[in-house]
Amino acid sequence: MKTVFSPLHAGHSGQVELVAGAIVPGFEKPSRAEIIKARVEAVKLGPIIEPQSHDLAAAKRVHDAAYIDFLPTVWPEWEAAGHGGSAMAFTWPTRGLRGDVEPKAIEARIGYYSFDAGATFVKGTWDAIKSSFDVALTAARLVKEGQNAAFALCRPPGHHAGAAFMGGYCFINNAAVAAQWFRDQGAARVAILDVDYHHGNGTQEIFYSRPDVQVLNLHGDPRTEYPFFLGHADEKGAGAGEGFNHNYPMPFGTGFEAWSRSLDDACGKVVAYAPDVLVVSLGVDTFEKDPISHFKLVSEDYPKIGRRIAKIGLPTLFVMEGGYAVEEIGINAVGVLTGFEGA
Ligand code: Q9C
Ligand code: ZN
Repeated sequence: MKTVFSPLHAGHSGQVELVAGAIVPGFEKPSRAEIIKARVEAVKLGPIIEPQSHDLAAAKRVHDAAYIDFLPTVWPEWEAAGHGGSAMAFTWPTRGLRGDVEPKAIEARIGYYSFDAGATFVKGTWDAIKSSFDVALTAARLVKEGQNAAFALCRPPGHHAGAAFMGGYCFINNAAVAAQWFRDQGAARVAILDVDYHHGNGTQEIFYSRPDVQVLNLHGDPRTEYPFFLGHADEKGAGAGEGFNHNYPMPFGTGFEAWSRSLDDACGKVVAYAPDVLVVSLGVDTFEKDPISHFKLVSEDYPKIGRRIAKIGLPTLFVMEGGYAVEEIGINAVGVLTGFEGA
C-alpha cells in the first residue's frame, strides 16, 4: 500500500492546550507523524510519496467557503494584532449569543469558527493544514485510479472539523473532503468508518442530512468523553439522511472484545449499504496507553482491525486522525494497514 506524506506538517508545532485548567504542551505534535512514517518504512509497507497540490474548491464542497478562506488569515492577523504564542479563542457564540454576525477582531473570529480551544495556530499551521488536505486527496486519487487501498498520513487530523468550525486539533475535515471527492468523481455511495477514540462530530455534522455518504462512528461515550456534545446512539441522521448515521458510544475501560463487536456491527452496516468506496478515519487513541483516552486496546488488536475492515471487500482509503501514545503510535497505526494487507 502506498503512503502519502508531506513534511510540511512539521511547521504545525509548539502549540499549547488547556487541560483541566492548566496550559500544557500540545498532545498533537509533529513526532506523531514522523513516528508513523518511520514505521511505514520499517515494515516496508510500500512507497511513500509526497502529495500533489489541490485546489481548495474541493474543501469548499464540504466546508463553508468563508470558513476555508478564514483559515490562512489566522496567523497573519494574529501577528498583526501584536500577539504571539498559540493563536486560540476564549469566547464562543453559544446559546443566547449572536452566531450570525462574523466579528472583525481576530481573537473573536477564531471563536466564531471553532467549538473549542483545541485547534490552535502557529506560523506554520496553515501550510500544514493545506498539506494535510493535499495528502488526503492525493491518496484518494490512488484509490480512484485502481489501488485497492492507500494511506493518507494526514497531520493535522480532521474529523472534529465541521462545515464551518474547527476544534479538537482539526481544521479541514480530510476524510469528509475525500469522501465528497469520491462522490464528485462518480462514486454513487461512500461510507466513512471512524475508529478514532473520539466521536467524529465534524464528519457527522457534514453528512447528517445526506443519504449518499454513510457515517459510522465508534467512540467514547460523549456523556463522559470529548467532544461531549455529539455522538449519542440516538443520532441516526436527519431528513433524507435518516438511517445513514450510526454511533457506537462505549464506556471508559472498553477493551477489544466489546469494541470489536461494535466494529463487526458497523462493518455489517457498510456491507448492507454497498458503497463504492470506504474511507476509514484511522485514529489509534483507543490504545490502552493513550495519554488522553480511556479504552484498553493493545498493540496486537490493531492488525485484527485491519483484517476485519479488509473483509468488507471495498477499495479503502485510510485517513490518519488521532492517537497520542507516540511510542507505539507507529506500531498501532501501521498494524491496522498490515492487517488489512495480509487479510
Ligand atoms: N485531557 C483527535 O483525536 N481534548 N482529537 C483533550 C485532554 C481534545 C482529540 C483533552 C481531544 C481532541 C483528532
Ligand atoms: Zn481522537
